[in-house]
Amino acid sequence: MSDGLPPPPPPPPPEDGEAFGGNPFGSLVQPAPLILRCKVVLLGDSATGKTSLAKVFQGGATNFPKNYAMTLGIDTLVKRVNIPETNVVVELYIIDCGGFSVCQDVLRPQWETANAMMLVYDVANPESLSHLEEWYAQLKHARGESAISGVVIATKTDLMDRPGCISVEQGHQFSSERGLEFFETCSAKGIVDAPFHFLAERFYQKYGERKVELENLH
Ligand SMILES: Nc1nc2c(ncn2[C@@H]2O[C@H](COP(=O)(O)OP(=O)(O)O)[C@@H](O)[C@H]2O)c(=O)[nH]1
Ligand SMILES: [Mg+2]
Repeated sequence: MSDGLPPPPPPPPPEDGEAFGGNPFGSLVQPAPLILRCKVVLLGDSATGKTSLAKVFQGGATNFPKNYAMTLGIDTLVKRVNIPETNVVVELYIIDCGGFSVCQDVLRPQWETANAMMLVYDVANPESLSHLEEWYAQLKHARGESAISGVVIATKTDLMDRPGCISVEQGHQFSSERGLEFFETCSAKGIVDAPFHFLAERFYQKYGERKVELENLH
């Protein structure tokens, strides 16, 4: 039905740079990523493969150290993990701790501020699993009431067929008794990513939960 008025004029042509809603590059430009920083501590006896794990995660299998160099004190490596189907990047600060108890005073402040931990044992060294209990106890002691996400990592699975190795079942049992996720890795073959990605996603999930909690405070 006509109301007798002339039709409205067409909208003005877009000005330079506004053809796509004010963004000269249109939908080609991704929104800036949200970067979350997560500090992960690696714990476990000397020579269990912590440094190899961190280096191979950071740089791929070609980064597997050719010669053993004992870590004294701490080393820090940084690597970003994209969270699938989001614009979120979790930047992992991996704190590679030396296995010597003389360095505990250096490690303690790192433990107190860590967001996640990796408890590392070597499948070919049964003592390294029994010592994990002690590492875990020390970390919990340093943190008091503050909870932490964690995983247990069995390293050097290429040595699994050696006599006296720790079985996958033992690793699973140790982890499930403590409510921790269990992963098998082999730095020598470049199989190390899964536990790091797991912790990054867990951290993002916790961030989301915390955000909702804070929003609900109003
Ligand atoms: N066979 C085998 N050896 C490994 C593997 N990862 C580490 N190693 C060796 O274990 C030794 C200790 O490794 P390192 O990463 O320095 O242990 P860290 O003292 O816990 O940092 C080195 O001689 C490594 O070459 C692996 O996946 N397979
Ligand atoms: Mg080391």
